[in-house]
Amino acid sequence: MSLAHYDSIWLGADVVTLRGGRYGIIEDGAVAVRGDQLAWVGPRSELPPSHGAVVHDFGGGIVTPGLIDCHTHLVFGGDRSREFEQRLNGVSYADIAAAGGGILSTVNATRAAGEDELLALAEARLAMLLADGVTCIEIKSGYGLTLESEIKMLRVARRIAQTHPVQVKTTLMAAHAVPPEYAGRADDYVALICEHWIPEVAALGLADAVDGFCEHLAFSPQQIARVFDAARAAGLPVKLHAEQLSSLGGSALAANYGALSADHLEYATAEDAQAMAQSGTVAVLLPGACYLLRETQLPPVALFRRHGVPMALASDSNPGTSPACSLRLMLNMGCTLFRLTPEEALAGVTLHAARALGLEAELGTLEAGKMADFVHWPVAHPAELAYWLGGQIASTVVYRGQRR
Ligand code: DI6
Ligand code: FE
Repeated sequence: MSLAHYDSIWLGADVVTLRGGRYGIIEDGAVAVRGDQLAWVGPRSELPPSHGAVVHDFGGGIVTPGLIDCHTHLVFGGDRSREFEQRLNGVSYADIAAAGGGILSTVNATRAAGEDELLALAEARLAMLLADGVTCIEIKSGYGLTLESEIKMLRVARRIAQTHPVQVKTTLMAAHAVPPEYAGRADDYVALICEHWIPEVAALGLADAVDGFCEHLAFSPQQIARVFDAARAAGLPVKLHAEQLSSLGGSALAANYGALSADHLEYATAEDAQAMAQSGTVAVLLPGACYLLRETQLPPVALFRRHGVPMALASDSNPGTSPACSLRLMLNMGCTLFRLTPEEALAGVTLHAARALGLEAELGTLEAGKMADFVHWPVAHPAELAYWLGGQIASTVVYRGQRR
């Protein structure tokens, strides 16, 4: 009888596979790893005989896929805690913006910071997300708004992947805001992004996707369409911040471009949901921003369910609207604020988050052939991951087959 060859076997826990977006619990399961991939997943009682594998017994608890934070603005200079305080002392957002605050203050601080400084700041924030079992993270540019500083942000994001046990997907988001140099000339700025920046960043291999902010205070659907055309010409997939503050049809536009995801979506309509379902565009829900802005319009979760739009959850970690440091807290907020079930929430940071990054063939579920990224949690049931309001659960993270 031939013996299977595995490098390691991890057992003694229930395996929450997330196959098909359901918990898919295998009681008393086992996970076998070869190289950096899962070679076998199933009930311990059916584990094929093998030789040479190092066996790890968790002695209880559950194993889930590594968590994926599919929407962050992790790299930025400065912080906006004093603005947060000013607002709570009655200073209006408009007054803060007029005094050079708001997103522009982050742009100034990010432009002024050196690459190493930005890296150190991002690493401190990354450490908090990693402690929550995150094994893959998306990071956007968009606080530089010059070619040089956008490239600087993306380089920092790439360096994080080289120096930390985490997979990083980078997104060029030059169309985040109109930079001060182009005030009143948004079309000229869009032309610059389309004709020069996207081709250049694509040629440098620094971006895995292109994103934009479709909103009255940012860019119109027409302007975003030009950005998407340029992304397409450069061979890059697209995503979009859409329907966050008003309904402009940005999510349907994104769907028409076959976008990986449309994100925020508080004001999305039935037409938007239908278009997204047709194109397989993931709805990325961001409860941290909703919470901080005290937004009362909630994303139409029931519509997404009805139309079969896959829903992901992410931190939107950014200094202005979601200074979030915990993806597990987002699970809780997704359930409490948006009425997702804990099962939907967990699928939203695994399978559907993988899909929002174009990584569903490699990540997001526990099954043979996918990357060996998984987390052991000393809890009895996966609902507990969404239950606690933050705090830490002493998890064990395995990244690419190695204990992290
Ligand atoms: N939507 C948001 O909520 C953030 N960006 C975006 O496109 C706000 C970013 C900031 O205020 O710094
Ligand atoms: Fe965002």
